[in-house]
Amino acid sequence: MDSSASLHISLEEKHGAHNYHPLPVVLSKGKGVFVWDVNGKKYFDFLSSYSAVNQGHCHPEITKALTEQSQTLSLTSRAFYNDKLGLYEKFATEFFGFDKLLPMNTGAEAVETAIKIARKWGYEKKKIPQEKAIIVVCENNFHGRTTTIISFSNDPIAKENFGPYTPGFVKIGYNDVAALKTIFEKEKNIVGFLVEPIQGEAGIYTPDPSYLQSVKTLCNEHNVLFIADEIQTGIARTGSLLAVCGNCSCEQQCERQESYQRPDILILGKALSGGTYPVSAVLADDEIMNVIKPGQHGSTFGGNPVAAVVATKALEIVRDEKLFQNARSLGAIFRSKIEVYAKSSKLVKEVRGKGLLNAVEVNDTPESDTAWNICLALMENGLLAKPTHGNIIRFTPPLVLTESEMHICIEIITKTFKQFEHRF
Ligand code: IF1
Repeated sequence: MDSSASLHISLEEKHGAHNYHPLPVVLSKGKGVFVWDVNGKKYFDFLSSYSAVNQGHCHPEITKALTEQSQTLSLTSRAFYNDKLGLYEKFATEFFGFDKLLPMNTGAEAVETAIKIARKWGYEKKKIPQEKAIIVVCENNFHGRTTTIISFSNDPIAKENFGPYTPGFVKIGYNDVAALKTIFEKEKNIVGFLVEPIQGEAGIYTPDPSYLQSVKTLCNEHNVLFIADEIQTGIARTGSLLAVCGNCSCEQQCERQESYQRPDILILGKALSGGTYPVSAVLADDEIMNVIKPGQHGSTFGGNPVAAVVATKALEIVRDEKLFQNARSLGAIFRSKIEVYAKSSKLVKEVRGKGLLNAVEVNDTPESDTAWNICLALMENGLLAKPTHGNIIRFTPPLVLTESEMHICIEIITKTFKQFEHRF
């Protein structure tokens, strides 16, 4: 590695907390589906900053909105109104079909916000006894890294030695309708079911096609809030506007087709800003959102005018550039081509995903370094991806990838995999 890259890595090593183990590449520029390192080497970005850069790196229209607003009025706090927030809230609530939006900044903050809303709704509307509210979550969930959120994680790396943990959460198996039915019948103080429509960090596990419909039905039957964490799966990533939209065939803002399992609380983040600025949001209808009264929740930057204009533009781009349609068609090409390769491969155990949220499970143990070494080889071959849970490589390019670029990337991926076949 050259001195420039080594310099940046050593600076982080010396002066930064060691809370990550990045691939040994130092990036300095991004545009669309590409990033460049400090030596000018160009890569296809197949991580998209964990689905935050769905609209492509440094989308010109988003960065224009960001730049103009940040030179006009960047922050007012919520002590005063500003001339951008209400316009954004109107646009986004109509875009997703909810009465209200509570603006926050990071995904974890939005998840925490949803937890607070569900609990407050439980006490004030469902009349759950004080301090007894329960939220059901799934094994192998990932909803962020705050102390409350890791309290209901079962990943020891994310959880160990961060106690004491926040009570009030019960875990059940993912994609397990019977377990959800049982817990709803047994436990009367449940206020919400918090779930990822596709489990991302766990390794991109898509549930049975009927799962979300069953979730919605059971939540309705038991007066439990269906809380969808679409921070990673939302904003067109899975080939629909939201993963809870299912396989609707709509070409634009749909009239909510029958396959749409509308959550009671929708959580968004990441690509809500196209990766240019921390923007997250919680959406719900009045009878839920109005449990929050002035002074009961907020944040310094939540709802700032820069976030408002950036998020509005980022959503317009999803609509105008037909990004979920592109994600759906390119994702099908990706999975079918890699599955063809997998049939002849001892290296590839499974290909799975939806839209452009896909993963390849390598036929080795999670403790092995095979997936990591494959990612190093992919990096050498001009494509950036990273493993999760040891032997699962996620492939999540920006949704602006073209079909011809997808074929080039499939070629890079299969060529790289072949370099490792001899080991099996
Ligand atoms: C890291 C993981 C992905 C999320 C879902 C909430 C959040 C996330 C479904 C919190 C964030 C990020 C966190 C980031 C890497 C990335 C990640 F590997 F950590 F788990 F995507 F899978 N709900 N996911 O995926 O949002 O507070 O980060 O804005 O921690 O390194 P955040």
